Formats: sequence, C-alpha cells, structure tokens
Amino acid sequence: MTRGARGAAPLLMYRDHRFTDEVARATQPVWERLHGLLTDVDWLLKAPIIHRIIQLKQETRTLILAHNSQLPEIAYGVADKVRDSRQLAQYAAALDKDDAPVIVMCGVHFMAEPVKVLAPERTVLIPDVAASWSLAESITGADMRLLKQHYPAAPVVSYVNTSAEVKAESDYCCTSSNAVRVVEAAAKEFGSPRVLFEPDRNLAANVAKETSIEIIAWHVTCMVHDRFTPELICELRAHVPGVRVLAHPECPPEVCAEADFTGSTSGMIRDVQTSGAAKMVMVTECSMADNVAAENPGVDFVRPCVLCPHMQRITLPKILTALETLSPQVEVDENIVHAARRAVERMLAISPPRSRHHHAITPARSSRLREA
Ligand code: CIZ
Repeated sequence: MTRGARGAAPLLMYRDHRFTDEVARATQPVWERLHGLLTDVDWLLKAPIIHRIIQLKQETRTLILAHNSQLPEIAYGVADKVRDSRQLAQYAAALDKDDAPVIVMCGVHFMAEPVKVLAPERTVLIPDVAASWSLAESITGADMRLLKQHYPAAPVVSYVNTSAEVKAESDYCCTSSNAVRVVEAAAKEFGSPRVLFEPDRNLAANVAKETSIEIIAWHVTCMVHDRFTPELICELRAHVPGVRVLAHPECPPEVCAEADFTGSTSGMIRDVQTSGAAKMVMVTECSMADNVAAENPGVDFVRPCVLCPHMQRITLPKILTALETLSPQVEVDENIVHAARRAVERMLAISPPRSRHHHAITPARSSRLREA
C-alpha cells in the first residue's frame, strides 16, 4: 500500500511536519517494513518526522546507532546500525577519523557512555538523558570500592549496563553475549578462582551454570526480564505446541532452564535466523521482539513481552530535537574516562570463539552464553 498525502489530517501533525506526497514517497520503503507494527494513524504522524530526521542526518553527517531493543520506527526508520551495545561501541570506535562527527545513540545512557569513552573526539548525543536502567542505577562507584575491599584478590567484571564510574572501578566490562568468556579470561589473568560479577544477579547465576569459576554476585535484577516466570513458559508451550522459546540471560535461571535457547539480543536474532523454527517466542523486551518479527515475516511470533520504560524514552521527536539542537551531549568525567576505557577495551580484546556455537542447531534446552 502506498500512503498518499490525502490521508493526512492537520491534527495529525508533529509541530509543522506534514505528511506530504514527498514524505509518502521518500518513506515508502520504511512503511513497508513497519506495516503491521504501526497503525495507519501512527504512520501519518511519524513518517514526516522520520523524513526530517533523515534530511538532518545527511546535513550534519550524523550517524544514528540504535540498540536492538529500540522501537521499530527508530530501528527501521532512522538508524544506521542496530546492534547490541558492545557491537555499537565497537562500530563507533572503528569509524574513520573524518566520518560522522556526531553520533546519536538511541539506547539507555549506559550504552552511550562506552561510545563516548571509545570515540571521545566525537559529539555523542542521547535523545533523553533520563533513559537509564534499573540495573545501572543500582550500584555506585562507592559500592564497588567496598566490594573490592572484601575480595581484594578477585578481579571485577561489570556488566555493560553500569555507569562509566562503575566501569572505571572494574577490571573488565562484559555483555550478555560474552559474559562467560570474560569471566574466564579475568580469572585466568588474575590467577583467581573467583570473580566479582555485578550488578545483575540473574545473569550472574546463568553465567555460574556455565563455568567452574566461583561467581560473587551483586543483588539486583533487570525490571523487565525478572518479571518472566517458568510457569509462563509452560503455559505458552501448552497453548502453542512446538513453539521454540528464546530467553535473555537477564531472566531468572529457572526461566532459562525452561527455554530452548538462552542468549543475548544478538544471539536471539541469530537463533531466529538459523534454527529454522516456525513458531517462536522471545522472552525479552517488547520492541526487541517486534524488530525481530519485522525482519522474519516467515516466522510466527508469540509475544508475551514486557516493555522497558527506559528504552521507550527514546522517541522520534526526541531524536529530531537532539539533531536540531545538538544536545543533550553525553559527557564522561575525564578522571574516569581512562579507567573505564581500559575495562571496555579489555572486553573488546577478547576475541570471539571460532564459530563454535553460532550455526549449530542444538537440541532443546541449550545455552549460548558463549557467543561472539
Ligand atoms: O549488551 C547489550 O546490548 C545488552 C545490555 C543486552 C543484550 O543482550 O544485547
């Protein structure tokens, strides 16, 4: 279906951005991807903003990076790269000197900081500074120093969703795709039988199941993933026979034990593409599940997802304002940049395993916490 300008009512306008014939033509490929995820009315309102963002992006040579869990209209409408936080930071760090003087990071604040830490010469914008994360707010630099006093010989591995201040107190950073490998590398480097792993208690427990290293965990959980239960998975299986269940490792270990696959957002995307399952359920954040469904029209998705209020703070109008005003900018205190960068770079230096798990189709109840 081509969306014509005639359908646009003046009331359905954001500021003075109208749904014109030009907007309809220019955004038609985006509409084809989003059809089914947005209503017609939504589209009349959002297409002109997408169009204006794309124009401004070109004028200012801005790059828009988006986390896998961003809204579909951001992921498919305006983003140049949609990946997990490690891949986005790595991508930003590898840009040519003259490319993209401005980067807009669509994700939560803790994902924008590593981009600034690895690409300090660029202007890094986050469309809403209040986009935080329950995990990142749950631990401070002072907590870390206290923990380290208790376990002075143990290396510290911090999940990527922590503040730069916490990363600066850590020996390594990790994401859910490489947590097991990072924990093992840290233990080996420090010659320690145990590792301090924070802040996600569920991720820590899921990692502990995959390694012989003792994990000393912090005590918080992600407000999105902790809401899923094993009972929900059993109900889903009863209602949708043959469904393949993918769980994020921030879910409780009892939930992961009931899943066919446990992995990061990138790992889940790969599983959808390679497992060949016809019916899937993604036990994670709603927009992530919507984006994967849009990419894989041949797969029937059941979506008992939970919305992440932090991720959802990033919207098209806020991205537009960020581009117009070149703000809010992400700044990382100079005193912590160096130490935070060391922890992030150590993570990036751990090379991915040689396709050990990626393309293999494993039987039910597998874990993939050793991803690339
Ligand atoms: O590293 C990320 O982007 C996070 C926090 C989760 C994931 O699984 O992608």
